[in-house]
Amino acid sequence: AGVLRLILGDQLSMDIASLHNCNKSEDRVLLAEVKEEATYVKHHKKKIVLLFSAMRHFASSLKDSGYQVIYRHYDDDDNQGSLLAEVKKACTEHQFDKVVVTHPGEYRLLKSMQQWQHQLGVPVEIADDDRFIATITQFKEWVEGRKQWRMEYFYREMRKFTGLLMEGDKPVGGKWNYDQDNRKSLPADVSPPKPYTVAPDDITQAVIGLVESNFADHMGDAKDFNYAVTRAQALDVLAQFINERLPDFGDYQDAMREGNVWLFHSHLSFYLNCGLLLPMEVMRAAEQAYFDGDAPLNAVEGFIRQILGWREYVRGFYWHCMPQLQHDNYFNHQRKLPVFYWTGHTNMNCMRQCIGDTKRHAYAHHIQRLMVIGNFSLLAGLSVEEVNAWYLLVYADAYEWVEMPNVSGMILYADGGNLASKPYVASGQYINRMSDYCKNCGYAVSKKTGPKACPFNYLYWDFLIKHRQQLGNNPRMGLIYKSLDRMSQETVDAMQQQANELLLTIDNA
Ligand code: FAD
Ligand code: DLZ
Ligand code: SF4
Repeated sequence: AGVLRLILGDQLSMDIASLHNCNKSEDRVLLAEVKEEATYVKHHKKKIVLLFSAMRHFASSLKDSGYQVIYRHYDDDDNQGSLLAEVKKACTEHQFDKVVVTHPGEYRLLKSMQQWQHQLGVPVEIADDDRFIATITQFKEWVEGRKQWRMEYFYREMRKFTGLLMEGDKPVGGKWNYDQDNRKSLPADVSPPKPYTVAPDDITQAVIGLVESNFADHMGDAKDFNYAVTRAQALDVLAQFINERLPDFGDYQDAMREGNVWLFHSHLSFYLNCGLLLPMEVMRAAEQAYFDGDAPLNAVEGFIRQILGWREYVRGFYWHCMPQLQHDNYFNHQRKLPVFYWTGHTNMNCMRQCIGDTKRHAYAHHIQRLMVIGNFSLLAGLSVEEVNAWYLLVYADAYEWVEMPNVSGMILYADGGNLASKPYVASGQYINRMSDYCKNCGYAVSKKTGPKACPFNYLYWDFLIKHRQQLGNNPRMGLIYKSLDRMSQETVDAMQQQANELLLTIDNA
């Protein structure tokens, strides 16, 4: 009798759906560290430390609250290696009436769970994940009958639905979006505050050792891990963000600086995505800072838009577009990932810095992911499948529901423009405007062709030329194609030739 309640590594919330109506004396809660989840892509070492340590801490809070927990450690002698096998084992050890799990964040796991009932001979209930603000059905209903699925309009619906930053049915301040104020570069004399860190406790230290010995060939280093792993610590990260960074979040949202990956971003995605923080509490805290006069509207609206708009939108988009999304490849791009995506060794300083930050921290901020690494991935025609696998394993906040729409939709335009109204491509000029990377680069950002020319420049034009048929009719690309048409044939030929040469020996770029 009783219910087996499975909690996944990214479901570490006390009021997760699978715990609703739990009978603490009869039911069991299962958490399992398993090889299948830890290696279906070779996750960054810090990502595995984060999840295993957070899972262990969460299990102990559950016990403190009176739940009966079955916890499977990765190095238990009889660890079964997969979630299904662990559930099966638990079901042979106890007689459960049913198994309850919350809707997982990845399609592969959902499809697998939908078969579990047959494999286990016990009913399996998959509860909606109500940590999200919009349900999957709500997004589908919004999409239906719409030609274009622009995030901005979905976001406005979500503002009305939640009442966040609303005065009756009007947006606070009179405008829905203050993005124009949020594109400043970072002046040299502005120093962002130090990021939150916490010394690893005994549990985290044990996990670091485990990860070092079992996942030695995964990216990164586990030893200097110092992220939050409990809800109390994650709440400290939130408080520190609201007090120290939120006021400047808007202004410098798109800026990049060599040697500082953290800037004025919140660094909350790690905790939002594994369940230690809930999106609504995070947004309410930001909204309160505006009402208290502690942060300006452009910062608070911009921050709330990332969560209420983008985060909710990509989640709905993922479930609406799967499984097709994982096969989409609009430009039929197939090039293998260059070696420097793993080593960080490249002459392009912007890529060196952004990949280096990623390797060190299992983190890079949005514009690094989008306008440097993402931009290069599209301009160089890299394989959609390989780029997706890379983004899913390198970032500690990556799960397919959020990674794939950002990669296939936002950076690679592989869905042919359902998510983005035009490809997010830019030449080196953009990177130079928003960062200090070009100062320390062997390439010259001012040059379009010639031995020192910045690869982003000629790859950009080469990309536009190659894909004119697919992009030329896009009204948002009109001006760019007009400037292409004003270039001399000689320049165009030289850029194309140089692009071909670089792409042939891309590992040396
Ligand atoms: P902040 O800049 O402080 O933003 C606040 C919050 O808004 C984030 O914590 C996040 O929850 C949300 N958010 C912002 N932008 C997005 C977005 N585009 N999609 C969804 N949520 C968003 N985010 C992930 O959480 N996981 C991923 O695997 C992931 N992969 C990405 C891949 C690419 C190619 C790109 C361009 C973006 C990706 N993002 C991903 C979105 C964004 O880059 C990260 O959410 C953000 O950098 C996390 O850092 P932060 O918490 O400091 O964010
Ligand atoms: C990412 C991850 C890792 C590395 N390890 C585990 C694990 O051992 N056990 C577990 O329950 N979950 C893990 N996860 C998170 C899952 O992969 C995640 O729940 C699915 O990808 C769905 O989002
Ligand atoms: Fe990147 Fe080009 Fe600037 Fe070098 S010059 S840092 S390659 S944008």
